[in-house]
Amino acid sequence: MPADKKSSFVIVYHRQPYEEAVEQGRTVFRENKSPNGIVPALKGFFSSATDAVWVAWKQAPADGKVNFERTVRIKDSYGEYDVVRLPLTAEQVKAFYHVTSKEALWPILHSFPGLFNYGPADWENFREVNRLFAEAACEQAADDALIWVHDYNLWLVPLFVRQIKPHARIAFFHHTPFPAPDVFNVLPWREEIMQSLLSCDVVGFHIPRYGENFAAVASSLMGAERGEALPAESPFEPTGVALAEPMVTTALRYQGREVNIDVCPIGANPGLIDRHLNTDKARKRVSEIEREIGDRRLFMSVGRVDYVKGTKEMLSAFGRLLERRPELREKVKLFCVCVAPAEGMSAYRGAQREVERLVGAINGKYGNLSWTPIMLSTRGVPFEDLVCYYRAADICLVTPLRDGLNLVAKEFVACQADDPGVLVLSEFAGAAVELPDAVLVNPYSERRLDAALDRALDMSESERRERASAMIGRVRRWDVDHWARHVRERFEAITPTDDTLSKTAA
Ligand code: GDG
Repeated sequence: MPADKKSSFVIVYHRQPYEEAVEQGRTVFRENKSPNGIVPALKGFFSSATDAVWVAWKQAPADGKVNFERTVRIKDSYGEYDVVRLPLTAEQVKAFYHVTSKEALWPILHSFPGLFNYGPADWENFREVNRLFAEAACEQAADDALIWVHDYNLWLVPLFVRQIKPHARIAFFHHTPFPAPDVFNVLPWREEIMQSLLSCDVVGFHIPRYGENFAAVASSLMGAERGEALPAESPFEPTGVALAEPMVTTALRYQGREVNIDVCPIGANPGLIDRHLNTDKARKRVSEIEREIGDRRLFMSVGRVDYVKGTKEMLSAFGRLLERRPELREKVKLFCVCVAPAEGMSAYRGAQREVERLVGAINGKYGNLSWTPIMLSTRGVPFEDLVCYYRAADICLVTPLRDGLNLVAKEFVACQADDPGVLVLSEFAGAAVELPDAVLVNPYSERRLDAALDRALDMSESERRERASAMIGRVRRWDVDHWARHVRERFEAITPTDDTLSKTAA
């Protein structure tokens, strides 16, 4: 895009939408290999926007930003777009992302107040990095542009944007849960965060419960007035599951402005999965995996190393299964893909050590020369290969203690065909309120986890097919394209904002 032309659509997400590598002295941009469901979902928006810009951070070279290319033009399977990289020093990244975001905000978002680590949090730096993001976005944006900010580590961006560009349309999407007021209020910066979120035109969440938690904080802490509440509609289960919520507040009124609350979960990309699976290469790979597994039952578990993902609890349940049902020894195998985080994330170091320790202990206790109960991969598996494992697997264990949504659950479902596998899904993953036909489980209870594993293993073929067919229908209907259409409609409905708030904020 010419440097003097401003964009009508700016996505602000802290990560760049590709991986940068140097090959034979040349910088090349490759599609992301590391696990992340957000980047591909957002890149989908570039296929229809001609002047879209993505703002992310990139570590500035220690030599004072020499040769730092701030804007790069990307041409990939999603379209053509500019990526503006905000140069941050290694210290800024560590303090903003690894410490304040992951040690202070992450445990609160996921309702683990006991792990909230206030000491090392550096709020000044967090605020400063957010301000830099807002400035970078505003430099690119036309005055009435739509600026779409993603995730909690950019919580303070909306208010800075509103101050610089009062007529911009500002939307925010939370990929994580939004906790109940009594947990959110642990954050000492709660008013500042809410003041920023309440300067948006639309604040988005995956499921009604998170939207209601946000509305409850906005009204109880900030005195925002709640607008109309409507019954939660499909695809959501309104009652009966841990994260169910029968009503959805549609808007809030705060300091003379209207803030819309939007609830719509990201979907998987079944079209892409079909394209991967409907190739000879994939069919061969699935047969190969099935041959390797033989007459054993294959369990799968896929995710990042993170205590919220409940990997430790899931592994212990698998260990108990081998203890409780000795007849299953040598008859089951668990492929656990648990991808290690970026270096320097001390918040996750303990979780990774614990996963490695448990796998070693279980394999040591039950395995033998010809059978290893658990195959652990701390490296990512290429997506084309992962879908083949999903297709071949008998049971997929998605048992986080807390998770905004969980795309792995939906991707597993989208991979199922003639002889479908069983999905065991935590009630504390947002996806559970969309997939009532999974074997839902409370991962905080060992007994419930044990029962869920037994239920999945012993399920009749007809029940397995029935449940899978209901889930496949939902995952295909509420896919990533549905999410994109929904979000676009919401954006189009935003009416130009008045500048009341910018006056109050100034
Ligand atoms: C956040 C929220 C919310 C995983 N391992 C590999 C791999 N993956 C891919 C999966 C999936 C994505 O990464 C993970 O998405 P999740 O949704 O499970 O989890 P988070 O990364 O925690 O994402 C979450 C999400 O945002 C979207 O809003 O659902 O709750 O925490 O797409 O397939 N991909 C490859 N190799 C792997 O080993 N290629």
